[in-house]
Amino acid sequence: MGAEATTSSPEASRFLAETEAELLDLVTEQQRTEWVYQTHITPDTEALSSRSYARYVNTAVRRAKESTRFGPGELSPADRRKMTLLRLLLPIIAPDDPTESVELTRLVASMQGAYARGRHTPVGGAEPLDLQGLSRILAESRDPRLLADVWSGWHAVGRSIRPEFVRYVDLSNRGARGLGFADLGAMWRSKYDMEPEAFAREVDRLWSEVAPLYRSLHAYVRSRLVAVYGRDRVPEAGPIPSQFLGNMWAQSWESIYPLLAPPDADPGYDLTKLLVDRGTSVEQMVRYAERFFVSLGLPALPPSFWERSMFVRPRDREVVCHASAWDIDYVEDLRIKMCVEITAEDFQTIHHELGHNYYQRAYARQPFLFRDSAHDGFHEAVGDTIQLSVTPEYLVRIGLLDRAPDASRDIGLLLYRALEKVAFLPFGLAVDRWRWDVFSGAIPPADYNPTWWEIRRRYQGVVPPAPRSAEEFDAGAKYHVPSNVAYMRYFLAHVLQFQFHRALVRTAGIPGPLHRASIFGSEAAGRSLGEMLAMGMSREWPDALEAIAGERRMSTAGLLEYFAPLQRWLDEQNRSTPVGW
Ligand code: X8Z
Ligand code: ZN
Repeated sequence: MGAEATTSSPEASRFLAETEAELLDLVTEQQRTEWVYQTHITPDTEALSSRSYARYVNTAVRRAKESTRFGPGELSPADRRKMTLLRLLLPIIAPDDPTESVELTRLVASMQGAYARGRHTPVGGAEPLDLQGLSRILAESRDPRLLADVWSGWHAVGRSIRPEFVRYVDLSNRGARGLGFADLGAMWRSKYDMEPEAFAREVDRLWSEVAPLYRSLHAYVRSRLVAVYGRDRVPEAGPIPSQFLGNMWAQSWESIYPLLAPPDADPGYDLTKLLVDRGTSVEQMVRYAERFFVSLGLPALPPSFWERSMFVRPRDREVVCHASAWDIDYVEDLRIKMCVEITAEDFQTIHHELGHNYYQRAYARQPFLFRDSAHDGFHEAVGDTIQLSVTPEYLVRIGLLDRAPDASRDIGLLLYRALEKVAFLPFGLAVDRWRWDVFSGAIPPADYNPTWWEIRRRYQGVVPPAPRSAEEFDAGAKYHVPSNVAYMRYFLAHVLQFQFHRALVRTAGIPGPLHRASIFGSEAAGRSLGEMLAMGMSREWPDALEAIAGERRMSTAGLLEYFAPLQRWLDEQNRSTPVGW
């Protein structure tokens, strides 16, 4: 290898300029057709969006292959990074054969459509319900028979997706190999500015640091569920049946907070009720979130956001309801797509989505290949960092709550937060621990379902309502699997958001414990956050982390500090309770 250049050769510069212009053009078209598909699912919109996705993918692959003709000696450091990122741009790589590439993008669209169309009529119910309706039952019902029925009814959607998923694994792996990756999972693990194996070890390190807190939470929750449902239904020392945790995938447990609330430390308010009682509209829910970002000194959202977003499920057509944030033209055509309900959970999700939009807007001035987050966990962590600032004191400031509970209620607040955030950690890890092995071939199709449950049980300590057969495909009942969205990003985000929160709280100069600190209104915190957002992907992620947190490693210290009082309380509660499963 020759010496590294400080400026790029004219040929390499031209190649990159043309590549970026061509990809920007194609991705804009792909985003438009995808938007139309996801907000109006028909065979036509499926075919059109798959075709434009295939065009975009094929061009990106061709350009990535062409880029190998430039050696490091003819590239500036920034252009070297662009060449690396070009290979990693897409979440999926099509095989060379053009028929197969359209087949692959159609498979993904079709699996996503099948997921969006999933319905189940609960026992004793009159009509088929969609995922939101079924989820509401899981969150609110305490009837064991209904819970198991709703859980199984929704999971049937996975079974219908399974044949397409098997073919998708094969085609997407072949595509990834064409670009020099061992398989699609290895490609996903290569997006973190380190060797894929080192990344897998890094994830294990983070998990090992937070696992004891999770186990304590699991033990406390299990002991309360034993009290509610009895020992026959919830084993005192084994894994928890998934349908009792208030969420279809047992990924966050805040819906069952009322069953677990510490009697002498309940904060005494319910955000869902506050929102409903005030007659909050869907648009006002989004305005609250926008106002938070504006309070940090960031700009208001453009008028087109309000005109073009989808906030409400349309009555007359099938749509993808899973919440997402969009950046159609990679400049300012920002949108969210959600089927908002007036709940605390959706209040939080709106903040999550706007975090994506504010990131997108901040890096819009970067060259096309740098218009992404430092790594994908950063993208997921921004809105969640703001969620952590939704404290009782903040709710008082925006007029939703009359008076904040005093410090004697802290355990209730922390427990609720842990049910949202700590409960999520092993799920965030398990999805791609499973998928990495699926893509590598270590798990053959016949073992998809048994291994899915082995991994869920190992990390989360949960089991299905009844034994599942190998014909089922329960992973397919989670949005990101049929939709080809990598999932480790959410695990990383659940660590990073506490690291960001702690750093921004310090920057803002807010005293007191982390769980009572809100950065609302702090322009100093906004500047620090904005600086990181504006870097986009132009630098390796440790540089971005340093900009906001002054540290170059992902760290669980923020999370552990945040929950330290709860950890002590859980240890007390669990003194005569078995821990582990
Ligand atoms: O999918 C999402 C967001 C869109 S990026 C709503 N989340 C994960 C999930 O719902 O499974 C946010 C938290 C985890
Ligand atoms: Zn997200």
